This record gives sequence, structure tokens and C-alpha cells, in this order.
Amino acid sequence: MLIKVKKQSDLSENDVTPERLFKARRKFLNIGAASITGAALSGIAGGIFASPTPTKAAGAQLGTTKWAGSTDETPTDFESITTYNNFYEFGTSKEAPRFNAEGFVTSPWTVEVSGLAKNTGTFDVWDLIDKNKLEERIYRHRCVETWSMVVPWVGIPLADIVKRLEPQTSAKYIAFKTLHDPERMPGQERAVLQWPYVEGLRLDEAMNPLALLVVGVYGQELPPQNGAPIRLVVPWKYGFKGIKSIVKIEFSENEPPTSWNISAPGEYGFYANVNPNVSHPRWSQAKERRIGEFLKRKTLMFNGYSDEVASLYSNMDLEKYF
Ligand SMILES: Nc1nc2c(c(=O)[nH]1)N[C@H]1C(S)=C(S)[C@@H](COP(=O)(O)O)O[C@H]1N2
Ligand SMILES: [Mo]
Repeated sequence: MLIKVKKQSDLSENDVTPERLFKARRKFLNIGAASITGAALSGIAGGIFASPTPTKAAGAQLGTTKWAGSTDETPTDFESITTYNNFYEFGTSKEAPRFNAEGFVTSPWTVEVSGLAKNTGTFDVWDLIDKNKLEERIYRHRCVETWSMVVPWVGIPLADIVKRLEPQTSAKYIAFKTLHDPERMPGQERAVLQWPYVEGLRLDEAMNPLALLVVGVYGQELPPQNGAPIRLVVPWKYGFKGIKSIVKIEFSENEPPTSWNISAPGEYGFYANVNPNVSHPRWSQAKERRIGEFLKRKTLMFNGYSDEVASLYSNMDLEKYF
């Protein structure tokens, strides 16, 4: 009898629990048993940096108008959205950020705008974001690790901000940078990624009406673990494009470097459009597990936003530009 030995790449959908994916991602990060011991891990997750209880305090309420395009799918509960996070600056487990980000001070907060635009300079976040123009938008959120959620974000179209900043015609890309401050972001004391976290979009992607600068969730200011005070949300792309706690925006002529692409260029591309037909080298992207649901569901092209965004990529080979 032929016994088939399973390789990583043969993992069936059912094998790919979030925990295994997390381990697989960590393994590639090359921080195996030698550098991350159980003790160090639990230290990050619940020990040395942690306070005894997660942040429960309700954030300040935000006035919003409801956007007409929201999905009518059931939003994931607030508890899951704010306790199951990816935010490596506050630890690499899903559970760590809510503990390690507790007390993270996000006021005052400035965003530097630089590069090929007319209105460069340093802005207070609340000068950049007009609190009277906030929209509530319920979007699907699909992580490259194959879990997904439905999130009622609060924010302003990125396009509105870009227009106000008046990029020059030579600007073809927009780049974003997360705060780099290991004293406030304890996960930055270890080189799990190259810090600061950086992300970017092509300018026409940034101008698409779905791209959102987000300052809240469930009608209140973002908790720190979700990227306070300001983060990006690009619902047709994998979650890692949604860079958190932004301190810098730069307009450029050339494609900017992006954190996960720097770490593993063969696994994470610049575009990172949700695409069930293009597998990650180590797992399929055909299905996803919606947090709170038992059965897997099919992943939709562009995360279900094809009508809105497919034209951005009409001449591109999406196997090559993954
Ligand atoms: N600065 C920064 N931004 C980040 C990350 C991160 O580790 N650091 N993780 C990304 C990933 S992989 C995902 S899936 C989303 C998770 O956002 P959420 O915790 O609000 O669901 O944030 C993205 N933005
Ligand atoms: Mo992710």
C-alpha cells in the first residue's frame, strides 16, 4: 500500500486551522524554538508586557452617516473584532495585541505628509480627518491566513484625503508608515518584521471609492489593538494591506516597499488582491473561515468587490502581480 506522506503544501482545507497557519507564518519568519520559547511567547501574549485585563473601556462615540453600500451580512461581534487581532508591533499571537496595546497613547497624534504633493507637512490626525464627515461602512475583511470577518468600520474615503493633499501628476503611488517606537510598541523590540511596518497602494487604487481611512469601529474610536487612531482598510485586498497606527503618508513615482513583501517576496506581493484562484505557496486561498462560523465558505474574487475594482486590473496577469 502506498502511504502518502503529507507535505505542507498538501494540507487540506480542514487541516489549516488558524493556529497552524500562524505557526507556518512564524516558521518562515525564522523565529523557531531557539528564539521563541514557550516562556517568551506567553510573555508576549500575557506576561511581561501585559496588564491583568484587556481593554474593555468603551471608546469615545463618533457621529456617522450610514453608507449605502454596506454589506448586509451579519457583522462579526465587537468582542471578536477587538480580541482576535494581527498587530505584530504588540505581539505575534492573535491574543497579544489587546493586552500589550492597552494604554497605548494615541493623543496627540500627527501624520506627516511628504513627497509629490502640494499640501505636504505635519497634520494633527483630527485636522486630516473631519469628524463631521465620518461614514459607517460595513465591509468584509479577509486575512491572507484564511480567516475573515465582517466589520462595521468608521472612516473617510482615502480619495477625499488624497484630493485635499493634491498630489502632483508625477505621483503614481501612495505609501504609508506605522509608528516606530519600541518603548510604546513592545513587539518592535524583536525583528519579526522590518520596522516600521510599511504599506502602499497605486494611486488609482487609493482613489477607488472603497479605500477607507478608518478611525473607528462599531461607532466608537478604534481601540489601539485595531490600529488607533488611524489605519487603512482596503476591503478587496488581504488584511495586511490595512496598515495600522499611521504616522506618515508619502506620494511617490515608484512602487514603495511593503513589509510582508520585504519579508517573503515569494509569498506576499505588492497587490495582495483577494483571489481564490491564486494560492499562497503554502496554502489554498479558495476558502475562508468566517470568525464565529463553523463551516468554511468560498472566498470571492476581490473579496466580493469585483464590480467596484476589477477594472483597476483589467490588463494585469494576476498570477504574476499577486
Ligand atoms: N502596523 C501593522 N499593521 C497591520 C498589521 C501589523 O502587524 N502591523 N497586521 C495586518 C494584518 S495581517 C491584518 S489581517 C489586519 C488585522 O486588522 P484587525 O486586527 O483590525 O482585524 O491588520 C493589518 N495591519
Ligand atoms: Mo492578515
